[in-house]
Amino acid sequence: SVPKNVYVAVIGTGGVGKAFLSQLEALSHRYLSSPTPKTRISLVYAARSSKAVLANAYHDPIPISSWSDSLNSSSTPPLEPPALADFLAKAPAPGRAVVIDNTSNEDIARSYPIFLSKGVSVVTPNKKAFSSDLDLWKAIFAAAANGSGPATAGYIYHEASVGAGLPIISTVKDLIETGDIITRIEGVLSGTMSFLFNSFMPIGGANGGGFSAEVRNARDLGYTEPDPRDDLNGLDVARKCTVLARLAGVPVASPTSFPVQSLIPKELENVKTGEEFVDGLPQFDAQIEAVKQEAAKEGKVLRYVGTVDVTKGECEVGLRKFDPSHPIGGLKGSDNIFSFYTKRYETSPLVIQGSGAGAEVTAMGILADFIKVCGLL
Ligand code: NHO
Repeated sequence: SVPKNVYVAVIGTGGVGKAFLSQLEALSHRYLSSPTPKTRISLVYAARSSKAVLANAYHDPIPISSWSDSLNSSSTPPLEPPALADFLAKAPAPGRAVVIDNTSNEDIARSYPIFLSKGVSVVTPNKKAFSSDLDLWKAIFAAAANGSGPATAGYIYHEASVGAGLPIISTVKDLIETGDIITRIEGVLSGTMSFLFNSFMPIGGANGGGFSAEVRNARDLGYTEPDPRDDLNGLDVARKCTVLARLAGVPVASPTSFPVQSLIPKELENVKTGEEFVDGLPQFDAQIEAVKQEAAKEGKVLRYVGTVDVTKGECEVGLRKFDPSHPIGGLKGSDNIFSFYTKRYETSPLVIQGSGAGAEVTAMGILADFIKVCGLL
């Protein structure tokens, strides 16, 4: 039989986008070298902020191995999302086009319903689409074939928006679809915050460095955003909690609609640069050191966690004390951990743990979703 063609448009070729394209190339080879190839992958569009490359024609795609050269030599600006949706809707096999959004751009996220309603599927690690206002969430799932949209609509998958390649979103869906009732989800949802607190308060006593020194170290090692306030404000964790809560049926209005403990001292909230922030942080070490010593006296460690109390319909993000023998207390490096308490997993939660940040594992989450979509098209 003739293999089916799947037409791919990749928006965003940064750390994650590059890793995705290289994994996509390998997948394409594996598909084609199968004795009975079922799927042929055609790259028809690739874009970064400043430029884009569009295939000459659907039957003349961009060779995946040379996407970078093609993009570099292009002088075309990126297409506006509605124009890209129109182009992809004209794919020769209708409904066989997939957009991979590897940006964190909010406008692109807001255009998912346009792609979906034109039969174009969307796969993405972009948290903005699923953790901004609730209306956008509703619009996306109302337009998708795997939401309440028509069978002719595109599919939406976003595993890598939480926990990178870890199977978090698929697990939440499986629990619910098999009739389980999720009561609570809690965990360390940020690789950055994991690394920071595992260094600030390692197991075995309060012998980590001062908080400001640990923040500087984490930043120097590339574990934080260039301006660490973008991690320490807790918004990344709040966004992930919002996604999980909504999947579990809690209609969270936005990631700022519940208590989120920011670790940025008030006095440093408005300093101009990340550098100034890191320089000013040592004067506030005493405050958080006191919290650390208090935890140490109880034989506990401090961890920055996100909690979704599904039963009460509440989310919370902030510092909590854990016994070192607790799975959250014993976490290492920059690992993420997610514990799911459900009717079936009542006393012993379902726990998923592992690396939750980085381009390769995030790209793996995206590619696994893409493979699922290929199977559905
Ligand atoms: P980059 O390297 O900034 O790349 C963004 C790309 O998008 C660039 O090529 C840029 O030119 C392009 N772009 C931006 N706006 C555009 C536009 N309007 N049109 C066309 N192109 C445009 O970002 P990354 O690191 O590659 O991340 C890409 C996406 O993956 C983001 O949505 C990010 O949130 C998401 N993501 C990344 C990671 C990660 O580890 N890098 C993770 C999850 C999702 O699990 C990871 C995570 O959460 C890490 C987190 N900080 C933690 O746990 O501590």
